[in-house]
Formats: sequence, C-alpha cells, structure tokens
Amino acid sequence: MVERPRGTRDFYPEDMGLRNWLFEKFRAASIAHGFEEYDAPILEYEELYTRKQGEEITQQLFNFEDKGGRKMSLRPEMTPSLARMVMAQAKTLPLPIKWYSIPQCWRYERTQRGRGREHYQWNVDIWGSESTAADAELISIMVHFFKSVGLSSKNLEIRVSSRKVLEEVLGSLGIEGEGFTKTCIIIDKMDKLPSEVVVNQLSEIGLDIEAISTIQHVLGIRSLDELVQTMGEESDAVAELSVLFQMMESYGLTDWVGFDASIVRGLAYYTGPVFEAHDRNGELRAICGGGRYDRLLSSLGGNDMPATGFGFGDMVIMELLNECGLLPDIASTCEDVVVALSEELRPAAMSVASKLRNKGRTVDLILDNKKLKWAFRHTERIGASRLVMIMPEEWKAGKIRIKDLKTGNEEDVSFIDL
Ligand code: 4JH
Repeated sequence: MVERPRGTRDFYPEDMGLRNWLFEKFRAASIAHGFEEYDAPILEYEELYTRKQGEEITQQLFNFEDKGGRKMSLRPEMTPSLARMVMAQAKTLPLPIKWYSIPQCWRYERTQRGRGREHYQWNVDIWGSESTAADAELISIMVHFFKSVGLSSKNLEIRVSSRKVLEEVLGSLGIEGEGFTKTCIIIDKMDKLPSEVVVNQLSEIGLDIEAISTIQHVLGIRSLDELVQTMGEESDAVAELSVLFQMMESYGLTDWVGFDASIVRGLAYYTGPVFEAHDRNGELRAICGGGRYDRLLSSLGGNDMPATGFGFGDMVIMELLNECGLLPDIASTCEDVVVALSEELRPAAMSVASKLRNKGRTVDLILDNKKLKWAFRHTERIGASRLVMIMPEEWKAGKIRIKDLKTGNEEDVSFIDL
C-alpha cells in the first residue's frame, strides 16, 4: 500500500469539518476588520527565501530542482510571496493594503524527528501604513479571533516588544546590521535551548561578554516602567511601545497584552513592534506571532514600503482548543434523507430528492437497497432532521411519508406540496 508522505496529514471529513470551522473563524475575524483575502502559488523560486542569516525557516526549505533545472521551493511562509505580489503592483495598488490568506506552508528538516512538514498558517498583513495603529489593529484581529472561539485573557497572553529595544541596546555597543539580525535569531531560540548553547552561539557571531550580559539583563525586562529606567525617556523604542500600549488600551485589550523584552521573533526581516501569543499555562509553543517589517522590499531588490503582519498556524491553536474543551461538535449539514422502499420506487425517490434540493434543502439520497431500519439509523447518525420515505401504496396516491426525528411525528405529504 502506498503511504502518506512523511510529516503530512490527511483530513478525513470529521477533521475537515474542524479545519473549515477554524478557517471560518479566521476569515470572520479578518473580514470584521475590513481585510480582503488573497492567494499565491504554493511553489516559488527558491531565491525568494535565500536570506542567509541562520533563520530556521530558510534552513528547512522543502526545495528541489524542476525539470528545467530551476531551483524551486514549496513556500515555508507567505510573507515573501505577498511581498512579491505587492512589489509587482506597488505603483497602482491603493494603500494601505489590508489582506489575509490561509496558505499551506511547508518545511523539510535535515534532522530526523517526527515533526510535521506542513501546516496551514493564517496570515494577516497591512502594507503602506507607518502608523503604530496598524500594529494595534493586527492585535485586535487576533483577540477578535480568540474571543470568537471561546478563549479569554485567562487562557492567553499576547507578549509585545519591539526590535528597536535590542537594536538601540546593541547599537550603543557597536553591533548593527547583520550582527543585530543574527543576534535576534539566536535570542529567539533562548527558551528552547540551554543557556550555554545560546551564549556560545552569541560569542561565535562576535559578541563579547559585556554585550552578552547586557542582552541578558535587557531581555529580562517585563514592564514598560522598567524599560524606561533602562533605556531612558528619549528612547525611540520606549516611545513606540508607549503609543502601542495606549492604543491597545483604547481597543480594550489591556487584559490580553503584556510587555516582554524577550520577544524578538526568529525571522530576519522584523524592524519594529513584535508580538507573540502564548497560553498562560506555558505548556505549548507560541500560538501565533508577527510584527513590523518595513525593509523587506529593499532586501528583495525593490523600494521599501512599511508593512506589518502576523502568522497563525493551525496546529498549536487546535491543541489549546482541545485542552480547553472548546472544539465544536461538527454537525452534518444534511437536512433530509430520502429512501425508496423498493427498487421500483427509485425513480420516484430521485424526483423527490430533486424537488427538495431545488427548494434549497440539503438531501442525502440512499443509493442502495436498504431496509427502513437502516435508513432510520443512518438519518440519526448523520444528524439529519427528516427521513423522507417513498412507499408503494402512498406513492400510488401521490404521497410521501415524512418522519420528523425531533418530534417523532410522521405525516403523509403530497408530492405537489413538497
Ligand atoms: C514551519 C514552516 C512550514 C511548515 C511548518 C512549520 Br509544519 C515553521 N513554523
């Protein structure tokens, strides 16, 4: 038997019901904020992702050569495709752009672990706005989604910081540009790796003991007041974060958010505010995360445009919803089951099913010869509300027997009155 490719998932109808439920919640939160859906090819030129700064995501590309020898990759994330699309129409697109998407994204690890190789990642982005209001709006979308699935600020916390915090601190120690980006990528793995490993990696990229201990001190800061004490009132990072937290208060998000200097995100392109949602029990990986990336287009050979966005995978959130007992029972969408009590009545059953469907009802027509008992159990099992029976005597009189499973009532209805 041919197996499913390693690291991929099948979605049987029950799984698909849950996935569609989740995606509809993603869509509803996006649409409630005036966002439009877009899509792009799952396959891109590998070049779109070659950033060479040690990010996990670009070290784990699901890449290959096509038949023409071109280096291709399945997308590991959506942002570069979005950047490509925006760049191609930068002169004509009305700004700001508020777009969302739910792409399947792929990775291929060198190490052999039982980890997934694909997931779906809800992406929400704003392009063409420099305002911190755009970053706040994204956090509002995330919270709108959390509330819509029954989660509260007791379950989750959105940890917020800015790349500018570390940029200012490292800048004063003469660490800038690639050195700064690489530092962020290493720091992002701090809670997953032993501290000696992280310290080693930081010294490998050229940081001295003083720089490393300064970083350790700054990353421990957990309040804006404490940040002001360390960075001073004139710091751009402090100013930006003060505005952001005020805006989040206006949105009524205060219970959901907290400042956490250790949030830097593991992607090279972030430039400003960054954020991640975590379960308050601290059992799970980050639920979602994002931030501002104002200089991505110049790194792809275009003219920069301010941008901010987040990615939200389908796996960790489903774990959390499952733990919290918040996954819905996915009911069948079928209202009526139609059964013919003999083979001769099959054409009649087909015209009955047809008439009901034309009236807009959802109808499951039983295809094989089945006993009434089987049809009844089937109707119960799929959660349909009516069993529509085509019976010999009744059909001769132009009638159909309909059983309402909620009330248990049966009545004979004329075909013309259906
Ligand atoms: C990632 C990227 C693509 C696929 C999977 C995970 Br699964 C990294 N978040």
